[in-house]
Amino acid sequence: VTVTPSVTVVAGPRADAPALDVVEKSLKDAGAQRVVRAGRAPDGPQPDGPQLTVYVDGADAARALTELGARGPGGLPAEGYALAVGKGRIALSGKDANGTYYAAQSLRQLLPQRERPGAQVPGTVVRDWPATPLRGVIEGFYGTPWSHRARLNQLDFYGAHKMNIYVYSPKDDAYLREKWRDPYPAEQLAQIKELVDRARERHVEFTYALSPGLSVCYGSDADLRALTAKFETLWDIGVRTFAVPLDDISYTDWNCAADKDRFGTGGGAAGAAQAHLLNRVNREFIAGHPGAEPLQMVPTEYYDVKPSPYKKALATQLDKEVLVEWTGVGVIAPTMTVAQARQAREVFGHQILTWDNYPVNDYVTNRLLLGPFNGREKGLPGQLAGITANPMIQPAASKLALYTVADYAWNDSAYDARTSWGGAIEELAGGDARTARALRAFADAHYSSSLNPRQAPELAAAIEEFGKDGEARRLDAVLRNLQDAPAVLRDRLADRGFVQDSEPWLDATRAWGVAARTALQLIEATKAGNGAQAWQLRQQIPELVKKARSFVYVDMAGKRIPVLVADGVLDTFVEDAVAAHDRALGVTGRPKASTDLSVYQDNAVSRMTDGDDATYFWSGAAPKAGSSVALDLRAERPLGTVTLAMGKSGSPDDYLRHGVLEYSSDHKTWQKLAAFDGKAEVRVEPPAGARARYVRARATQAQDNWLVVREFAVAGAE
Ligand code: LTM
Repeated sequence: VTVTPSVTVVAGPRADAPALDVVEKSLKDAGAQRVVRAGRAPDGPQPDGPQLTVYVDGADAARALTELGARGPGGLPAEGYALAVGKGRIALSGKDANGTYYAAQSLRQLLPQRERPGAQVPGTVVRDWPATPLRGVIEGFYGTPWSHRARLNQLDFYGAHKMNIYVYSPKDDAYLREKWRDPYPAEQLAQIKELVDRARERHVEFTYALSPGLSVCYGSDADLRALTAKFETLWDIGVRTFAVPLDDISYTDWNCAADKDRFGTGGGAAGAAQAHLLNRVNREFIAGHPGAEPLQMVPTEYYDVKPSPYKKALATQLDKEVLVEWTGVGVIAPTMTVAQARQAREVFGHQILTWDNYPVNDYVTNRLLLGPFNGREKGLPGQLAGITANPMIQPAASKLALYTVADYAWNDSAYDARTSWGGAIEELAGGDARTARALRAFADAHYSSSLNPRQAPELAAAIEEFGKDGEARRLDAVLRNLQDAPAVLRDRLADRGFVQDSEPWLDATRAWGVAARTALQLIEATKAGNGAQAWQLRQQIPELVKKARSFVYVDMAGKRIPVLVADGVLDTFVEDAVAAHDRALGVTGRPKASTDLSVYQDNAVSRMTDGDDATYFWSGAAPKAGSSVALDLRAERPLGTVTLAMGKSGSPDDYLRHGVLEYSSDHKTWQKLAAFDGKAEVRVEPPAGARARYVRARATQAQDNWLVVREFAVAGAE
């Protein structure tokens, strides 16, 4: 059908008003100059010639659907809809108001989104419905809560992507946790009301989550009154869905003497106490407020399916209609299966709503997580009451992943993570090919997470290909696109929030692009035997890498956190290029660091040889006798001064309490250089004539503290 200059929208008597607004705006965006709303179809020929008529709900829409060969939404699950386009008309009808709204959103996607007079819409029949009842986002992370503006913008985004729930639960909003009993200042309540209103217009259920667990007495009447009084203020501004998250509290900190007397101590007692409070909220607040949705809760044991006294108490004592949130097996679950969801329902004895910790980055604040929702088995949504995704501290940058969450939650059986990711990029780029190319390169360089273990898959593939065919021009084009991506995004990306969110990562991406291209030139110069040019490039690289590592994200406590870009791909490429050059010149490369200790978070062992005192290797466990950190100098050579800088501000005691420095030429026979005890800074002059390829610091006793090594160096081998 053609979008004619004048369009009539025939609305059924109960047609959803926000849906009609979406229809009207979409038609205008596509080029219609006049959109007239009518109660019934126009009679006879129109003065301006044939015109498009759009039927929304009601008997006219039902008739038009039939004429277009489509079945109505009658047999569909809640929120389903039918939409048909053809013969000079468009008809859409929802199973309910949400369904009509989603039909309108699908129509918006079918219509050209930029004004194009006389635009054509292809003939279409759609019958569509969601795979799970609740689909959305839980703002549940630690760190700077989203701004009011960002939240409004997110609600628009959720509506457009058929997500129907937003849970308001930022960990660092004091009125939700530390000050949970305190009423809101009027200004803050007014802002929440604005969110509630916007959510309603977008068919999103604003869910208010209050977390009293840090200080509550579960059996106390006064605390119950404080909790329900706070809920009441939220009810009064239009909230209809409530949650009580009890995650990230411990039974050992449960400091209420009256509770101890009444429920006892330990997991089973905590479960019984929580069930007691929640049942009272459920019976005395939710049940007494007609129109309230089922209460939601987050259990203290939210991260597994192992039977326990705590879970048993919830399963047997908590009112059945309460929804229980669960993060999967693991706090950040790399995968989630149908079988696990069934086990969760079994062990918690309640309907399960997932609190899916993706793309949340509060535990890796040096990263943006821009890859797709992945590792969730098909069929999972059908086992659940719904899916809520915990996003990044950066709201706009979260949209890439959230787009894919929305896709999966709506239609998991057709979901393909890479395809959905591509769709997210196209949408955010607003149809601009240059922006899309830049955004894809940037998102690829920030792809990895527990759900997407491979970092920068497209860039890594280009580097691998170069390793095979040596086509430097092709790889340079890829690296150049990455280097230029930040400027393109800053110039052209319509979502300014995305740019703002990504600032340090944009800067670092450009700098890594420059470093990697220089490394590529170094490889080419080395290959061509152009020693002078190669040496000059080689000299530039340490500074370029230092610059690339210099960009920081500043968290809400003012901590400066160096950001990562395509880590393990770009840094390795540059290091390998330098090492290959150094080998070709017979110069030993930078020492290679290793350890037999586990690594805490991102504090990789390579950080103790990066020349940067602010970064460090941090073990993920306390050293035992014999644990070590080691350097491979890549060839036997005269041994210079050995320095070992351990501990760091904030963890000054994380150093080897009793250790020995040793050196070796074959990694088998080791010679003692010096023993050290009770000091974090060690500096040793080797005996004259000492030669070695390997140097290590070995614990001679087990200890309780973990190990931080800021720098481990041998003079002359950097
Ligand atoms: O996941 C839950 C239920 N609670 C917290 C979240 O608040 C936090 O954002 C994530 C990720 O760090 N981990 C949690 O345990």
